[in-house]
Amino acid sequence: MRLEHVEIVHVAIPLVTPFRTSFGTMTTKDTFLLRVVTDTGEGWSEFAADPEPLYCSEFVAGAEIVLRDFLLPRAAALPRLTAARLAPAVAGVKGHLLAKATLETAVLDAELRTYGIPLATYLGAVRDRVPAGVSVGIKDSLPALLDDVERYLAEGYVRIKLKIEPGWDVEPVRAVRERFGEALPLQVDANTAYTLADAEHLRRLDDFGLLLIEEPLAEDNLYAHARLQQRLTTPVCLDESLHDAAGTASAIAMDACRVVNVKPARVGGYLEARRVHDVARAHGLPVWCGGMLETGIGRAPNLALAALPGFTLPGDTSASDRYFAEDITEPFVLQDGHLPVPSTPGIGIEPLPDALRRFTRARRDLWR
Ligand code: OSB
Ligand code: MG
Repeated sequence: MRLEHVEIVHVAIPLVTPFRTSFGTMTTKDTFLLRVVTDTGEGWSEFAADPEPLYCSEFVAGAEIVLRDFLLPRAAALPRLTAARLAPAVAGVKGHLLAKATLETAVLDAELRTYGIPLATYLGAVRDRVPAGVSVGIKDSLPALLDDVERYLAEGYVRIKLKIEPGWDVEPVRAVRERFGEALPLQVDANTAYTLADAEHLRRLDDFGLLLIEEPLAEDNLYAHARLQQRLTTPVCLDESLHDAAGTASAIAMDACRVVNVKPARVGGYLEARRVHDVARAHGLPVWCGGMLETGIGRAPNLALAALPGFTLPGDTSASDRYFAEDITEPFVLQDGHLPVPSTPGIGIEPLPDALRRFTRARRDLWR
């Protein structure tokens, strides 16, 4: 393929309910879509991060510059563009994995559409539908939390994840366990809010039979996570700390995690995400697919990935209506606690023109 035109479409879609984590509160999904036109067809993708660098160092305005000035010139210089040739072509640009993932995914969508192959087939999916968990934000009170969890369970979600931070950890977990019982698959996510000095406190979570505790400590400290794991029976799961398959292998070797959260954007795209899955699976670690409150454009390829054999735990891939009253694609609807894996070529979805127009804040050409 050859790159002909790349367009950025900034969108802002209100969330049905504010989403609070240890790093901030989101009320709107505010990001951009990338539309890549090649000589054989077009492809779409979604930038996974936010306008502010609070979850990770990347952010919307910065990613646009990185794409325009550093990634697209390298992609356009490739005599034969394929998704697999992109990562080596942009390897000299340090970091910016979420920006790189956006470009790779749009190119992969165009490429797979050209050959008529669904992303799930290309990645090696073994399921047509995947079980859906839901990530529940920090609330102002325990009753408000229990109401939310009750509603999600009534809708059919098969696993609950509670966002935690110092001051909102043992009590919400205890309340959910007391109300919904021992059998509920339950896990927590701290988004780096603790330090090793909190190990004794976090040990209190061991009483509640959690599936895992996600990213309790600083992103750049695998050693501290390994030290913490020695003191917990609850499996440590890494999210922010994992950026590629090699780093995942190191984290597993030092017992810094016993479960792996794969977010394709965080590791530079779906090709590396599959390799992260392969490494974790080879070591016998459970893998699950994380989320970034994506629109349908980001959700569809995540569902394809989550259909791989190593994804043995339900992911944060929830139904569209958990996030948005109206999405920019056909919505993903929960059925019997599962979401369908897209089965048409490429990522298997595209924006609905009318919805896209209404949620668009700006469109700019990044390459022509
Ligand atoms: O840490 O997994 C996370 C949302 C935004 C940024 C980081 C995270 C999350 C979630 C929600 O937990 C996942 C989702 O429902 O998309
Ligand atoms: Mg997380």
